[in-house]
Amino acid sequence: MGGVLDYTLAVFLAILHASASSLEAISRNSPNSRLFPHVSGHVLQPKHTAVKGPKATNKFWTNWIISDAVAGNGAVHAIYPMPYVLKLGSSRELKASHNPEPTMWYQDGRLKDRDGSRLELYRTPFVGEFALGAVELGGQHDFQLVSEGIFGIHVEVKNDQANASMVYPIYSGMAYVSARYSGATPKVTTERRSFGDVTAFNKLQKVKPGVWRVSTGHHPLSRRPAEIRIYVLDANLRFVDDTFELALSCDAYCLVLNKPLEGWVRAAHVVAPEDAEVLDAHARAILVGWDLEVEDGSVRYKFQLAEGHDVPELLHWAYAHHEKMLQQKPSGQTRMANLTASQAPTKGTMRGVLGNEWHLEVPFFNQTDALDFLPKANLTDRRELLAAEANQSLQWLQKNWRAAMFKSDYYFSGKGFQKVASVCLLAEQLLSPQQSEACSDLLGQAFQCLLTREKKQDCVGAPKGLVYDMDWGGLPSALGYNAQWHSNPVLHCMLADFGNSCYNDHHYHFGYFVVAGAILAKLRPEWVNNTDFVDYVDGLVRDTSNPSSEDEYFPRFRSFDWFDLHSWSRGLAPNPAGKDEESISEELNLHYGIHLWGRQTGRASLQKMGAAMLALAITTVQEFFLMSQGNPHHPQDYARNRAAGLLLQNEARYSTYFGNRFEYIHGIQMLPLTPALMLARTPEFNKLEWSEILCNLPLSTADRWTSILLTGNLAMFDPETAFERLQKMSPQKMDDGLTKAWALYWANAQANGGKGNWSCGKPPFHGPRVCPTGQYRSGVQCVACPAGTYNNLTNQTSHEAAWMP
Ligand SMILES: *[C@@H]1O[C@H](CO)[C@@H](O)[C@H](O)[C@H]1NC(C)=O
Ligand SMILES: *[C@@H]1O[C@H](CO)[C@@H](O)[C@H](O)[C@H]1NC(C)=O
Ligand SMILES: *[C@@H]1O[C@H](CO)[C@@H](O)[C@H](O)[C@H]1NC(C)=O
Ligand SMILES: *[C@@H]1O[C@H](CO)[C@@H](O)[C@H](O)[C@H]1NC(C)=O
Ligand SMILES: *[C@@H]1O[C@H](CO)[C@@H](O)[C@H](O)[C@H]1NC(C)=O
Ligand SMILES: *[C@@H]1O[C@H](CO)[C@@H](O)[C@H](O)[C@H]1NC(C)=O
Ligand SMILES: *[C@@H]1O[C@H](CO)[C@@H](O)[C@H](O)[C@H]1NC(C)=O
Ligand SMILES: *[C@@H]1O[C@H](CO)[C@@H](O)[C@H](O)[C@H]1NC(C)=O
Ligand SMILES: CC(=O)N[C@H]1CO[C@H](CO)[C@@H](O)[C@@H]1O
Repeated sequence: MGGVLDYTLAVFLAILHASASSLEAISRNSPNSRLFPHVSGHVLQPKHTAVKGPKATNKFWTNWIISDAVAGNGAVHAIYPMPYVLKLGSSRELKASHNPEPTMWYQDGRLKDRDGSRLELYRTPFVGEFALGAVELGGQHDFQLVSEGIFGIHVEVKNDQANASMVYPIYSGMAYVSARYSGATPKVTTERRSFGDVTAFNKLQKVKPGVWRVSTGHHPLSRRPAEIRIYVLDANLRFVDDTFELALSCDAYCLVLNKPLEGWVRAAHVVAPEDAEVLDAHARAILVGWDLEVEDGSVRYKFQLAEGHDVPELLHWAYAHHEKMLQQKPSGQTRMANLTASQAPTKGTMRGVLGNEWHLEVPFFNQTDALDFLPKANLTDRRELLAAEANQSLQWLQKNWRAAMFKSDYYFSGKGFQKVASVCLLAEQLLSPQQSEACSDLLGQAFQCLLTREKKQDCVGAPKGLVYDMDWGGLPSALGYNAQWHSNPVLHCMLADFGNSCYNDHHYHFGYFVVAGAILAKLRPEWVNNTDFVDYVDGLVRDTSNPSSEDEYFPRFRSFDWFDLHSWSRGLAPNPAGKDEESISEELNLHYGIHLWGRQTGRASLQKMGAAMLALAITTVQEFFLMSQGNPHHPQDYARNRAAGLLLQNEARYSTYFGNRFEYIHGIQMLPLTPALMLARTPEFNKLEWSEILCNLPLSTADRWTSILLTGNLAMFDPETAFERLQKMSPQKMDDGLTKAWALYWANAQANGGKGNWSCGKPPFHGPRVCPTGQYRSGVQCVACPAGTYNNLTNQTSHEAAWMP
């Protein structure tokens, strides 16, 4: 009886739980094969993974599961759980770098004639302080991912003959680098070198049973030696007893335990001596799993710890935005650890947090959850003018709708779909019901071309189509999926349609179609009864943002990183600097689209999930990507660029993949124009970016990028001036994702009516571009290299002269 009651209660609780969560499966059905033919044979096959079913493609570890003659062997590259950076050594040992000193390049390299006092790029060299390996495991033993989640992986290396193995649990923000040993003898190595009296490992000292400290020696890329804490635990997570000894070996290049271990070795970089106490106290709490819950505007991280005797609370690193969102109630589940902040290669310093569950309260959720299709606008004086513009755009589209929407690839076609959909919103608001219907007819016809793979004459130029890829579990473009006709199919996959077939940029591309689909569903509700249409748009959402493991056809959250709280663009192509994001505004567009699509299809959980991701991404964008005065998370000379440009995990580059004009770098963070963008880009930020950088550009009415900068920046703090300037532009010179009608409606809808109060700053000045041999660049100046260092690379302006070996 009790059992039945318990069971009933459990079901009841499960239902309660499910109804509150924003992470319900969008569908559990196999992707509609009329829309997405099921195929296998992706040109880049998953390597080094035992994970069954769909596999993540855009997470921080992807480098390690790609190995290909053309794409390269990703396993030689680092991965970036942050603040630690990890590599696999030649014996598959786990190498860790935590180097606080980035190398910086000022703007005299490829960006000619620019303000030489601003940084163009910074990245941090890998300095292998320590590596966890084993005597019994060598280069012939391969590694593989034995599990993956949305926050991390478990990697296994084993030697079956010796019955010895190691498993590395690797998670974003982890505070220790860990390995679970089974029958293997721990061997800790370093990339540091011996020089003079100072050996590679030195000052080894046993602090107490199971706890050692050691210092590291020289490294050509680092000035400071590091202090490392090493912990050895038994399988029950107790520090091992005195029968275990760690001793220097291999000419002080390694530390070897005196016998095989059934248990754990963990190591941490001790940034300041007083941190050892906290590190020691929490060394027995080991993160091995991590659940996510999202309910309305709150996010919970539920950490799973390895089981053992009397395990303390988890110590874990938080970025600045986490710290702000962590609820600091007295009864709260977390508190800040008394630990020195830790420098990550990008996104600034991280701080230690104690607690087995984090509860993040999302600041913008109330606003994102209330977002509508059109920005609110006062049309009193301009209704006629805007109606005439909308009419003109519509007239033009009636002749040119195919050219506007069918551009063969997903990116530019997507921009066209959302452009047309925006005009339809204006037509609904400003024109006659007949005109509105005429507009949504065009949009409907265009969607029909996506749903019908047998292309009719009417559909010439529509994107080639998506396939359901059974190898990775996703919807890549068929264009470069396995194009054996191409002279280099792998290169084709990585480049065609911005790499869509290799899982690049799906969140940018598909966001446009999701927003356009939601608009069609609003204007013509009968489309929601069209199963193919719903399957199509749902497919795009499932591909990029599947929230549930109950949907077995897609990895969970391909693009959105629930730790960093924004998306990564890079798919399968390996990159030594890790994952990247170029256009934050196009990412926001997808989340906004999911919110609208969930609403129009009556799915509250989907709507709230989109709103939560949008709110989180906006928070992240304002913290790290749009750099206001005094932004503390980048070097100050980089923050003055205002737009982060290409932000990779280990590289910030003031540029774009398609060129480095200022118009591109800044403009790509401004499109498309939606109410979501208005939450992310504040008038204060726009004014700063405009008066420091953009106002000095030519802003010719013949340049399409001018339409982007006038709408996505100037209009947002000085709408009157922007409106006047946009009126002078020809509709043919708008960006290909923008109509003049939408641009003017947008400018009119900005809250800060009236003339803005701003003046244009100094034009960018040019610093000296070359420093002579023996000097290096520091800001605009050439200074002598410190004694014992040199710089003989002509035009090389790293802030630190190279160290002479
Ligand atoms: C291999 O090691 C495991 C645990 O370390 C042990 O349980 C098992 O008995 C060993 N097998 C052999 C064949 O030695
Ligand atoms: C933090 O650590 C420092 C140095 O060990 C110590 O002086 C201080 O009292 C600690 N603060 C707290 C709140 O524990
Ligand atoms: C968000 O809305 C809820 C419900 O209306 C309210 O209780 C909460 O205080 C709001 N939060 C913020 C930050 O405005
Ligand atoms: C709308 O604009 C008109 C003219 O600019 C102004 O008089 C009116 O107060 C505005 N209405 C609102 C609700 O802002
Ligand atoms: C729209 O434009 C067409 C062609 O320029 C014109 O004939 C028609 O009267 C306009 N309709 C409206 C409602 O402005
Ligand atoms: C959708 O189909 C249902 C059932 O056929 C029908 O009752 C409903 O009116 C349709 N909705 C729309 C918006 O056409
Ligand atoms: C314009 O801004 C400047 C500096 O921000 C300020 O000193 C001045 O008072 C402002 N003028 C007006 C009219 O608001
Ligand atoms: C810099 O100097 C070193 C040592 O003299 C030399 O080996 C190296 O080739 C030089 N590099 C360049 C780019 O001149
Ligand atoms: C090696 C190299 O790139 N040298 C260039 C350094 O910059 C000067 C001035 O722009 C050029 O003249 C050199 O060719």
